[in-house]
Amino acid sequence: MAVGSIASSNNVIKMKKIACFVVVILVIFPLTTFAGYTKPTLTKDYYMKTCPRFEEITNNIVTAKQAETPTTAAAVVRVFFHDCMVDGCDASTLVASNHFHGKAERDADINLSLPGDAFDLVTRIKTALELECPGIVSCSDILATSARNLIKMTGGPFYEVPLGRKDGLVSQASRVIGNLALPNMTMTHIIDLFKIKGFTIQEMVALVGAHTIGFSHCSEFSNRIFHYSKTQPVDPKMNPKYAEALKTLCANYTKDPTMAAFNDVMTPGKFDNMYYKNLQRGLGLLATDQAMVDDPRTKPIVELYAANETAFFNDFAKAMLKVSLYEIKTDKDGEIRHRCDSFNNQKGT
Ligand code: HEM
Ligand SMILES: *[C@@H]1O[C@H](CO)[C@@H](O)[C@H](O)[C@H]1NC(C)=O
Ligand SMILES: *[C@@H]1O[C@H](CO)[C@@H](O)[C@H](O)[C@H]1NC(C)=O
Ligand SMILES: *[C@@H]1O[C@H](CO)[C@@H](O)[C@H](O)[C@H]1NC(C)=O
Ligand SMILES: CC(=O)N[C@H]1CO[C@H](CO)[C@@H](O)[C@@H]1O
Repeated sequence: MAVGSIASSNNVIKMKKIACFVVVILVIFPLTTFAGYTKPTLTKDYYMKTCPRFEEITNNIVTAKQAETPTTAAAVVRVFFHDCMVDGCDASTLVASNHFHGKAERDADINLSLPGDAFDLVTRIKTALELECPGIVSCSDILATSARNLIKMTGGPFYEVPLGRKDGLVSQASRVIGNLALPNMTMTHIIDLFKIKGFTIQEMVALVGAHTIGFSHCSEFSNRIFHYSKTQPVDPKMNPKYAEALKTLCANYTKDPTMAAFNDVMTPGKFDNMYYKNLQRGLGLLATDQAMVDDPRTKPIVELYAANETAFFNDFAKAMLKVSLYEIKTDKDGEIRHRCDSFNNQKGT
């Protein structure tokens, strides 16, 4: 359902009528069908009256943090995407494990490498906003807005982020598995993962263009450079000079697992369409990156974005907006967290 489509009072009435009908259907369909039905109305100016300095405070802290630690942008974009793909954009990724909830999303193996800069940024903003307007702004809105601002700040497109998300009440490591793409998956598997969540192949290819910034740890691509197959240690799809450089960089990676390479070797800190151009020259870092230029379902889209940055920016902005609305929480199944790393009721779900 599009944002604001239940905004007019006329439509709200319609919703109520339909809701009665849904109660009957509920007997047959699982509860989630119903929960996802009355989505909250997100608006651009949600905090205009309750926290008028929301945008200003957020942007000041984001700008300072990015200047101080340039790895922040990629970290935040990745954390935001992961958060949205696991149980919706509800800041559940920010919740640390505790003995009531078991392992949280943030501590799932796949997430161990999620950088601390994103958590640090959100904490700083939340602290400032709790002083300015306590209990008003959700952590999920802070994360969505920060990600958008950082994309713009590093040279990418701007898009509106509608506000009014509630923070989730559930975060479990076990929910991460099966929700997120891994570099060793086939293109069919990845396409399916996005399709299940309502994203087209074109939207998927545009979103993965976020790999125009940030890092990947050597363990994520080491098989491509050290033990690709019995006969070929190096993936033949990889540019040989690039492979040599990565082998040097990662020579020690088992002893030092923090070793990492830029996702976009040509313009690592700039949000641009270089990622797609790289794929055409064998400069894709992850196996799944490189596979996008070989698979006939994704190749024409890679070619389009490599040739036309405007087309990439337009599609990326639209797809990110869609990500930012994915399975957002209503009043009842969410809250405004006091701290972004813990639920208000520690003994909750
Ligand atoms: C085919 C699907 C995808 C796969 C297999 C994938 C996999 C990965 C892996 C393995 C890393 C390196 C993590 C690390 O070593 O710390 C990474 C980094 C990253 N990913 Fe993805 N990803 C995918 C899609 C996306 C999407 C859709 C976005 C955002 C819209 C995204 C944003 C990022 C960013 C920004 C980084 C850099 C993080 C940093 O520098 O801290 N990825 N991705
Ligand atoms: C992919 O990698 C993950 C974690 O590194 C592993 O658990 C999984 O079995 C691998 N999957 C395939 C299909 O190789
Ligand atoms: C390899 O890692 C060890 C342990 O972290 C470190 O002491 C050593 O300097 C590293 N060597 C290289 C060549 O990076
Ligand atoms: C690039 O894409 C934009 C947006 O789709 C389009 O308006 C423009 O005509 C394209 N430019 C070229 C040179 O094809
Ligand atoms: C699935 C995955 O990427 N797991 C990694 C999580 O982080 C640790 C520590 O950096 C790695 O050793 C794992 O391979």
